[in-house]
This record gives sequence, structure tokens and C-alpha cells, in this order.
Amino acid sequence: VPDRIWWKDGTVYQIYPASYKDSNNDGLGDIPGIVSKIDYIKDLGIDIVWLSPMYDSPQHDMGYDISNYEAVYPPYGTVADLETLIEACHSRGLRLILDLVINHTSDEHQWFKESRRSKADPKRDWYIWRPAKYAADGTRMPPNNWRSFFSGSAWQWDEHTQEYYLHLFATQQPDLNWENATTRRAIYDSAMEFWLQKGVDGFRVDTVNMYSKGTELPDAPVIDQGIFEQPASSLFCNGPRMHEFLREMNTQVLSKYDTMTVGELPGTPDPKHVLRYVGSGDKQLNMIFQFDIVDLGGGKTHKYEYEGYQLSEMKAIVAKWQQFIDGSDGWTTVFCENHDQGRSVSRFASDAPEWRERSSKLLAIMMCALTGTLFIYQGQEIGMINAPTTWPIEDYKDIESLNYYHSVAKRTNNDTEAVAHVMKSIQILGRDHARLPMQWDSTPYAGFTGKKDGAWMRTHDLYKEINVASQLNAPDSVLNFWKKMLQTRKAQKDLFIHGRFEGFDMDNQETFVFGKTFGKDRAVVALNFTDSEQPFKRPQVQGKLQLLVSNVGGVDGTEDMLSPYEGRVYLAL
Ligand code: TEU
Repeated sequence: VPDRIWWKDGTVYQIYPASYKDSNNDGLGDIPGIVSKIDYIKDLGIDIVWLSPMYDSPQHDMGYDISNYEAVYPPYGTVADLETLIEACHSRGLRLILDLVINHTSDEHQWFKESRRSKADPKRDWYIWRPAKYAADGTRMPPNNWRSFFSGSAWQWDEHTQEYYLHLFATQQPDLNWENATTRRAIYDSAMEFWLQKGVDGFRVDTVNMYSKGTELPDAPVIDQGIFEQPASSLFCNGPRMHEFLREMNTQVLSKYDTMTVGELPGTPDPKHVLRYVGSGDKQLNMIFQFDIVDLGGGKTHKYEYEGYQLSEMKAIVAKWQQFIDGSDGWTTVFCENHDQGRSVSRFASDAPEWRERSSKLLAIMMCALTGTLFIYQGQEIGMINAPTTWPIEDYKDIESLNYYHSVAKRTNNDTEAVAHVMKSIQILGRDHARLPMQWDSTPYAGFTGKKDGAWMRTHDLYKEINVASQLNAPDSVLNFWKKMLQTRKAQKDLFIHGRFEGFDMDNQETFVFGKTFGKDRAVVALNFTDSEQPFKRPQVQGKLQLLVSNVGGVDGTEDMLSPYEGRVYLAL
């Protein structure tokens, strides 16, 4: 019997502070706003709250550019407000985890200000500085051809000290030098101990496999023709000292507390490698977010060159990351949304008016039936969908989308087709979709803010149709369905949270049928991912299938036919 550790059985709810609830009508969400919604979160059936960065920051990347780990971004509140939030969670039996962003800081962090002062500064080595290279014609070139996540070179020239610094993300997010032990200790003290001592229950660890980059920093192979900067994640992810650093972090900090950690693990397709991070013996991380599911459909040269995907690919990904822990002591996660992704209903099912509620419930069934710690993102519980396709690029705010859009426009000389393709990709995958204000009710700006001229980010056109208030009292709403599914998941923990996954008919492009087994118990889940009727091929399992839950209220149509976007969970008795 797997041990019933709180972070395995718990459901996590992610909050994006800018967009959750504005309590002081300045157009931006804040911590008192979150505190005012804690009962709502508890009532949904949540156990753990994950708060995206609320630290002081110049906000070039929505707070993932931190200028002071020990302070709160003033428009969000104060350290005292955060203490109130910890207390509000704990007094209701909820835990609170923070976002730990320690691959880089803001260029306005005191450490970087000192580092860039001079080559002789004691903190020079806290960041990654390199001299320029020179082309044959004498042109100054960056140390290598790495592309940053937000387009352009990953190197920024510093006039003052005549060297480049590395930034895998925005120019304003210089990468810390983890090779330096003093730097590592400062990170542990400032970013971790400071908050652990205040009672936070752990961390979601940003870009956790990028700390160790080696010291050679070689050029990446050319994949994107006709441009200097190349995607290089295979070169900076999972570097030589990665596991050593995480063991150190665990020994020196985490092991002293009863915490949970979940690390972001992009660029790591090999399950055996992932197991090194999450195996319980090695004491590195409790679990990770593997990126296959959220990368689905993204282009090979850039995510915003959308290519689409087939259902069989999605099924294979789910199966792979469900099964990689079979027979091991590792653990996994279940998620299909976060603040970096388009809304799951729009991406993986249908946000058409006639199907969007059913689609949301279909995905809720899938999520709640899978093994691992379940993460849901604010608004997912009411079936929030992507921004309308009528919104122009000017309504988007995210640095990743805007930089890529403008770089393609520039690079292709405003080629209509190329730009339209990027726009279409952003309409599906853009990070902004998840960052629209939370839709609380049908009052102006969805009840998110009382500010006269609206929130920092445009409110979804459909907030009157999709909001918390209207769903709370509607028995068949998406919100109430999520509540029911979360209860079902808990009531049958063995099967749903800990059971062994088995996929059936995996090449079928219309339906996803899978089994979950624990001891003698067995469940069968049948999901129709199309807008037409599909045959339900009963898998070869022993016993009679008894319907436990469905997203259409009983069986719609017949036993062996699934109606559009119908989802069912059976117990095999
Ligand atoms: O994202 C890290 C990451 O690996 C990127 O792939 C990210 O998913 C991005 O969307 C690229 O498409 C984390 C945070 O989740 C993200 O919000 C931050 O911008 C980033 O780190 C930098 O801190």
C-alpha cells in the first residue's frame, strides 16, 4: 500500500495573484482578495493552494522576475498580508505553497546590481558573465547562439563592464550562477528559509532543471534556418551538477520541514531520467511537471508555430506519464492547465457554446481519474475558455507572445501568412488566456475589480455566461461537477489517486478509454473527444460495468454509444 502522504492525496489549486481578486479597486488582484476567497476554495474540495509569485518585482515577466525574495510586490500587499493568508489557509486545514523562482532574479535585484558594478565585485560571479566573441569582420557576437525563451539572444551586452550576461528568459531576468556555493547558500536563505520559517508548506519550483548549465556553454545545433539564435534547451536543461544541487537543497533546507516540492521539468522526455528527480530514495523533489501534455501541438521551431495534434498522441502521453512510476517509488502529477497555457477546454476539447460545459466536465473526469497529485488552475473549475479570436494582438500582454509575434513580423517583413499563423497559434496556446481576470459574477469586469475603467487585463467577453456566482447554485454547473468529481476521487482514493493505469484501443482517434486498477478494484473510464456519437468499445475486463458518474446525468443514448463529448466512469463489479 503506497504511503498516504498529504501531498499525494491532496488536490492543489493554483492562484495567479494578478488575476484572482482585487480587494482595493486598483485593477490588480491582491493577497487580501485571495484571503476573501479562501472559503470558496475550501468548499471546492481543495487541500493545497499554490500561489504564483507575489514577491517584489518590476513585473517584466509577471513576477517571475524577482527583485526581492523577502518582500511582497506592494500592489499585492505586504509580508503581513501573506502571513494572514498562511493563517487563513492553516486554520481551515489547507496548506499553502509558494513559487520558488531561483534560476534567475530580476536585473533590479540587489545581487545583480552589485554583480554588474565591476568585474572585481565580490558578487560578479553570482551571475553568468562571459566575454564577447568576434566575427571575422570584427562584429561583436554573443558567447554562443542560444535563443532566450522570449525570443532573441540569451545574452545581453553590458556596456559598463564590457561583458555579456546570460538570461534564458527576459533580458531583465539574469541567470544566477549555481556553480558558486556562496550564491546557493544565499538563495536557500533568502528565497526558502525566510518563507519556510513563516510556515509555508513547500514550493512549486520554477524551471528546476536549468540551474546547472555546465561551464562550457557550447553552441546549439541549427534547427531554425536563417536566424542566428537557436533553441538550446537540450544544452541548458539537466546539466552535469543538477542532481547534486537538488540533493544539497534537500539536505540543507527542505529536509528540516514537512514540505512538498513540485518542480518544472521541461526538456526531459526520458522517464528514467525523470525518476532520478522524484525517486524517494534520492531525496531531490517530491514530484515534477513533465511538459509533454501542455506542449501538445506546439511547433518544432517555436511553440507559436502551432501544428495541431491527434488524440492518439495525447493518449500516449497520458499513458507514458501514468506508467512511468509503475513498480518504482516515484510519484507523478496530473494537470492540463497553468498560467503558461491556453485554457484546456479550448485546446483539448471544445469551447463552442453548445459543447463547452460538457467538454469542461469531460476533462474534469479525465483529470480526476488519473493517478498522481492533481493540480487545477483558477477558473478551470468553472470552465473558463480562451480569449475570443476577435481580440487583436494589442489586447495581449505577455512578453513571450508579443516578442515572438513582433520578431516574426519583423523577420518576414510583415508576411501576411506567417503573421496570421503566429496569431492563430497565440489564440490557442498563448499564456495570456489563463491570465484573464477570474470571472466571479455578472457585474462589470466579472466582479474581479471595482475599478471604473477595468482590470489590468481585458475581461473575457463571455463573463456573464461563465462565472462563479451563476454556477454556485446551478446543480448541473461545471463548478458543481468539479466538486462532485473531486469528492469521487477522494472517496475512491486507491483507484483514482493511486491506481495502476491501463490504456485501451490506444490508436482510436475519437475516444479515450482507460482502466484503473488497485488490488481487486477496477474502474473503466470512457471519454468521447468528438462532437459526434462514437461507439464505446467495452474493454476486456472481468465483471459487470456499473456506472459511477457521467457528465450527461446517467447514460445518454445507449450503453455502447457515447454521445458528443460524453464521459463516463464505471466500476467493474
Ligand atoms: O516557465 C518555465 C518554462 O520552462 C517555460 O517553458 C515556460 O513554460 C514558458 O511558457 C515558455 O513557453 C516558468 C514560469 O512558469 C513562467 O511563467 C516564467 O515565465 C518562466 O518560468 C521564467 O521564470
